[in-house]
Amino acid sequence: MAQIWHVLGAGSLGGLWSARLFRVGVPLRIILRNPARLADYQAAGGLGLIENGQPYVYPVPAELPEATTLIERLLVACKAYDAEAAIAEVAPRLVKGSEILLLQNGLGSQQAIAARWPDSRCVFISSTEGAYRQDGFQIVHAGQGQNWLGEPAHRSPPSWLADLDAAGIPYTWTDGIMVKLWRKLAINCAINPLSVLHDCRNGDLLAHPEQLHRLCNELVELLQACDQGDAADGLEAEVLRVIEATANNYSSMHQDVRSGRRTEVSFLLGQACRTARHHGLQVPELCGLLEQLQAFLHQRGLPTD
Ligand code: NAD
Ligand code: KPL
Repeated sequence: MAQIWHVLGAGSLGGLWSARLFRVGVPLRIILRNPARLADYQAAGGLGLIENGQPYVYPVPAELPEATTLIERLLVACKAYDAEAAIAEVAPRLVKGSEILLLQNGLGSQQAIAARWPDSRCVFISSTEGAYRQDGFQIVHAGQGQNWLGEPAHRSPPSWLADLDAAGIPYTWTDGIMVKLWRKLAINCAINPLSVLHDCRNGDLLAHPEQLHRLCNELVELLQACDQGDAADGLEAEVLRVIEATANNYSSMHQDVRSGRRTEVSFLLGQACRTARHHGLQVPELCGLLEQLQAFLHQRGLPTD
């Protein structure tokens, strides 16, 4: 019998994955954090997905963390700062050898989770798909993208990738998942904090070429120091390309701040500065940017981690 997927964090990306898996008959259950949220979900009749302007509702079965069924495959789509605590709530249900798929941006949360649950096989995912929640359980599929999946220990591709094929979820299984995650982290570190501090769209950052240049130089040094030379190759040109390609957009961190939501700074720029310190590398531009960003978040009553 096909193994059941459990999805923890049925928000924007988790909801998008769940809806696409459910509608092709992949057995899955979403785990909602408390009875009030479960009641809201049941009242909504399921997960709403708006795709190419068309609304759909999928009655994906839902349960609470304390349900008693065992978990063999867990897709974790919470924010990086919630992921470890969310898994801890369902950890008694994980079977030995379970698979935990980690859909978090940035770095740090994945390593903490892999270290805490060594009996599980942790797959890291880097996603460039775009989704947001319109309200409650209604998700808008806003941008086409790619999902890179892999394990730092380079194991062979798992058989459940067939479920992603069936569901039309775009993916590439890669031996270089750490390169992908570091590269995205570096691009986010160059663009997102500046877009918050200058309160601007990504394209407006082209007015600050020297600051971008200094940040990219330090990010390249950092990537090289942690043996991620492939992620460092052509970084500045790629940052400029992303800025141009997303010129009219506000970065995800800008959107979080504007909406009064906690950011993932600790897993992006915070992680870059901690890693530099660990390698004894001086990165004054990155550390200065982190300090400015944290002061800015503090002033607005938002968490600085
Ligand atoms: P989201 O806030 O829309 O969804 C997270 C969900 O997790 C929420 O529904 C929240 O209620 C739930 N959650 C938190 N703690 C929980 C717990 N203990 N038990 C059960 N549920 C819990 O977040 P998102 O935008 O889907 O982002 C998830 C990750 O994917 C982030 O790291 C983000 O950076 C990354 N990402 C998102 C997008 C996107 O377009 N949304 C694109 C690329 C990467
Ligand atoms: O990923 C991004 C984000 O906004 O989080 C981009 C658009 C690449 C900017 O860093």
